[in-house]
Amino acid sequence: MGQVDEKIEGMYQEVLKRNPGETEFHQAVLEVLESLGPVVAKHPEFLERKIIQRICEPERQIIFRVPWQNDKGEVQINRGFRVEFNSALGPYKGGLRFHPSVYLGIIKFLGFEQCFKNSLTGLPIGGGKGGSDFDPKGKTDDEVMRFCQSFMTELYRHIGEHTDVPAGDIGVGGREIGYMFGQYKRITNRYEPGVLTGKGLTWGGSLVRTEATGYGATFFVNEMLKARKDSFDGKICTVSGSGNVAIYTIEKITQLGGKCVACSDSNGVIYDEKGLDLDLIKQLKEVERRRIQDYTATHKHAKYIAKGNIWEIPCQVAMPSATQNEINGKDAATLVKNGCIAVGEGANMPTTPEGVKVFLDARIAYGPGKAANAGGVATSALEMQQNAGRDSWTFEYTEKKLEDIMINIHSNCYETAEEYGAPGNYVLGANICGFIKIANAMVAHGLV
Ligand code: NDP
Ligand code: 2IT
Repeated sequence: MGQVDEKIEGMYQEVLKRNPGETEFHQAVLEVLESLGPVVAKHPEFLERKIIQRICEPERQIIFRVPWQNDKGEVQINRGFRVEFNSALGPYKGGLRFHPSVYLGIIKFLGFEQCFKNSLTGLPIGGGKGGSDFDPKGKTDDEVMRFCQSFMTELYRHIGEHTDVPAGDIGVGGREIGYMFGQYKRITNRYEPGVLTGKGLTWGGSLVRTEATGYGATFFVNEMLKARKDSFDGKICTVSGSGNVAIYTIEKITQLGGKCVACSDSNGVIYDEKGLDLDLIKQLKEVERRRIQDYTATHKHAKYIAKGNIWEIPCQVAMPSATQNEINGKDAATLVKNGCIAVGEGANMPTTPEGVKVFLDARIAYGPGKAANAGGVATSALEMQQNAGRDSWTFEYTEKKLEDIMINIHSNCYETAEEYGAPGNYVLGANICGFIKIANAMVAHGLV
């Protein structure tokens, strides 16, 4: 990766000083600021108006207590977050993450990335993120419901169709969105579908939202391959995770002629050289909420590697779809050495800075998360459009819109990288392209 321009370096030091201990946030900020030297050279007004300093400071940060009772009647206390990062382009928009590792630094890195990602979609959405250190693993349905109700009992006063529109992320899917929507409706006495996205299909949800992040990431990689006169046809692929993003990445890769041989969860890796059985994975993960290890009970030939490292399995296309910093410098070097030619990030910031450098130096097709996984939030914005119009679109129509959005994001990032003298560098392309649109809107809005 590059260096931070001397005009910007002080701003990064200020971010470190003002946000101590938030290492993931620092990492996300540094990656963007490293791309902005040539932008401020062309746009001195961004420096004068302190646009970068303002973008690095969330507009509003909400931290709240979430008390609830488990099935034994014991009182539990978690912490809830909503960081409303930037509303220059539209209402705050971004997911909620429920995972024990959640703290302010994680929510802020995700919220920061979300601003540029949402800008890249071309749709009218600002950036935000929220969540809790609640761990849904091993909890009963009733416990998850009571937690979601308590979480929404505070969150409801901060959100709204024109203010802030949460959705899912790790640990938050259709079930959790349902419980939160029910509680929002009860407290406010308003049936307001536009307040959350990722809803069920009978109560305001959009077709293709469930599939959108994985499908979109695969469309993005397909475009990167096309730009190199290549395709998914016959490619061996590995996809980390086995949650929402991983499942629909595997589905779309398979539809486009690729072969997925491995996926994972936080306990281990499944390797099936015959190609993953997606129906079984959906049954295990979406219906029965079991662990990926159970795959081998049905497919005896497949290998389960406890505590394994999926990036050691040779592949041509790798799609990290689990969590942040899951590919380090060594993993990236292993992937490249084993013949990997494309990486598409379904997850947010899954590659460490050392790993990113390896991919860029090797000049493989590397699609950073804020571009590659933007299909999820883009389809959330399509859900908002349908809600506003009291409409519902067909699967084919919505999927085509998603594909067009991903093609457009790809070409914008590709062309921006060329324009700024770094052909093929989608990191630079995505950061610059995402930033400029927000910065111009902020200049137009004056000092707010
Ligand atoms: P899910 O909760 O559906 O699945 C998460 C998967 O990642 C699980 O297999 C989980 O394994 C694994 N995982 C999570 N945390 C860790 C960890 N610390 N170490 C190892 N494995 C881990 O989440 P999603 O599929 O929705 O999200 C996956 C990634 O995609 C995240 O980075 C998210 O921010 C990003 N993303 C999601 C979007 C969406 O629309 N849902 C949109 C854009 C990006 P286990 O069950 O063992 O925890
Ligand atoms: O990281 C992301 O873009 C998401 N988790 C989806 C956000 C959304 O509002 O759909």
